[in-house]
Order: sequence, then C-alpha cells, then structure tokens
Amino acid sequence: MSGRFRHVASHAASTLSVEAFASLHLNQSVPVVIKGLAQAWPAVSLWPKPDYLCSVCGAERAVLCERNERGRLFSYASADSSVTLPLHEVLSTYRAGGAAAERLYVAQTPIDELQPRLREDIIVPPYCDLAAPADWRKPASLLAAMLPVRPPPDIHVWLGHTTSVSPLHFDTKHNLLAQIVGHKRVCLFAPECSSALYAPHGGSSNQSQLGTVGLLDPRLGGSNGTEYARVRDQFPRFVTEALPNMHVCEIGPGDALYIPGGWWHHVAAIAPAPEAKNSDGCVLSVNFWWV
Ligand SMILES: O=C(O)CCC(=O)C(=O)O
Repeated sequence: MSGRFRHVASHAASTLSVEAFASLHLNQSVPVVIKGLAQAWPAVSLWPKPDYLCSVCGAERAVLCERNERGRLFSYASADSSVTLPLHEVLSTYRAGGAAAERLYVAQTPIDELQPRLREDIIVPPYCDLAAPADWRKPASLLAAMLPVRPPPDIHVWLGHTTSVSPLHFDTKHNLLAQIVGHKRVCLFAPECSSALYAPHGGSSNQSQLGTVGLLDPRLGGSNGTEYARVRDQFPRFVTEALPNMHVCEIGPGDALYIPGGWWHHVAAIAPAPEAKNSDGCVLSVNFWWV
C-alpha cells in the first residue's frame, strides 16, 4: 500500500504553539500528529503497570465492553453486541490474548465513569480551549459561539487489546486522541470524500459501510491482489476517489492526533513486535472532544 496514501503532518509538541495549532490546523480543519504531547503525563508511565488500573479503579469495577467478531460495533442493538464485565476480567482476557480478547473493546468510556481519580494522571491540552470559527454547516460550532463560557472537553478512555479496531466513521466535534499505552494506526479522509466512503442511508449516518477492510487495515490483507479486487468490486468509488486521498499516521505512547470535526477515521491498534516490551496485551488511549 505504500506510496498510495499521504502522511498526516507531524509536529513536536514543543514546537507547536497554541496559536500555530489554531491557525494551521483547527481553523483550517487539517489533522496533525503532535509528537510527545502527552509524554510527561503520569498516565504514560503509570497505566502500563500491570496492577495500576485495578488498584485505582477497583478490580471489580464493572465496565461496558463492546463485543464483535472484528472491531467494535457502534450500537448495542443486538443482545450479543455488548457485555458488562469486572475490570480485572477484561484485563486478564487481554493478557491471555486469542479470540476472546479480540472480541472485547472497552471503547469510549467517560473517564469519570471509569474513575474520576484517573484525571490526575492526564493534563487537558491547552489546544482544547480554542474555539474554531463558527461555521453554519457545523451546528456544534454555532452553539459554541453562543455560549458565554467555554465548556470543558468530554474526556473518554479507550481500553482495548492489541487487535482492537474502530471501523470507519466520523464525529462532529474536534478531537485530540492521545495515545497512552501501545500503538495505533489511523487512516483519515476529509469530509469532501464522504460520498466515496459509502455512508448508509444517503449520508445521514456517521458510519461507513466499509467498516474495516484490508485497504485500511493491513492485518486483513492490506492491498494484496484479492483484497484489492474485492474492495474495488464492492466499493469502486472508495478505490478510485477516496483511497488516493487517504491520510495515514501511527501514534505511540505520548503522541496525540488532532482529528478535525467531520473527518472520517479508521483506528486500529498495532500488535507489538515480538521483542517489544510487554504491555499485557492492552492498548490505551484518552480522547478529548470539544466544540
Ligand atoms: O481509538 C479508537 O479505537 C477510536 C477512537 C475514535 O474513534 C475517536 O477518538 O473518535
């Protein structure tokens, strides 16, 4: 697949001022990897420790897990699509690996639901205080412009396995996805690509019918001939119009990715190299959504 996509711009956090972020990225809806933004957060050194999350949150803390054959689901419509488990059971399932670990994703859990004390381990980035210019096409930005004070960002924790995937979708708010444990590969498409991304119901949904395919996730075959032909036959506009405009990046512990509101993203954890330091099968991120 190399050569077919663009790399997301990348800046060291120390060289990306709040003003530069506003003018080059937030105001222009341009994604950026901010290397090392979260490097000094206590979370980056504490959360990989095997017993840390259980000691802070409580081993019996009930967590809602999305459950799916591959990647997460976006709705809890089917009785089998989610399960509530004690935290220690999720972590030991991840540690054991295999099919059971692949099926579970504690996705998008509000940090205060997991444990408010975890806020002490992170630092809300100053970029989240910025409001983007009001845009009549983005209702959230109009609402934000009318508010007398800036609301704090919504903070969520993503506790997954090294095989976890979030299928292709977009969110309307600005987003900083900060990586705490393990690595993720993110494929991004600008809102202009929407019609080639096969959103169901004539575009009224934020989810693409592509979900996750090999052209987004090398573990599903990458762009090998068979997978390429399958996707091209089923989603021809994706291959001809969207794929040449795909932006890709990898984020590791301490890095953050700014995803502008409306940008489509597919997020896949990356399995560590066999010789890499063991992180007990967990991949952890924290994200900030703001308007
Ligand atoms: O990390 C993930 O699996 C998905 C994150 C995501 O979709 C988001 O931050 O909007």
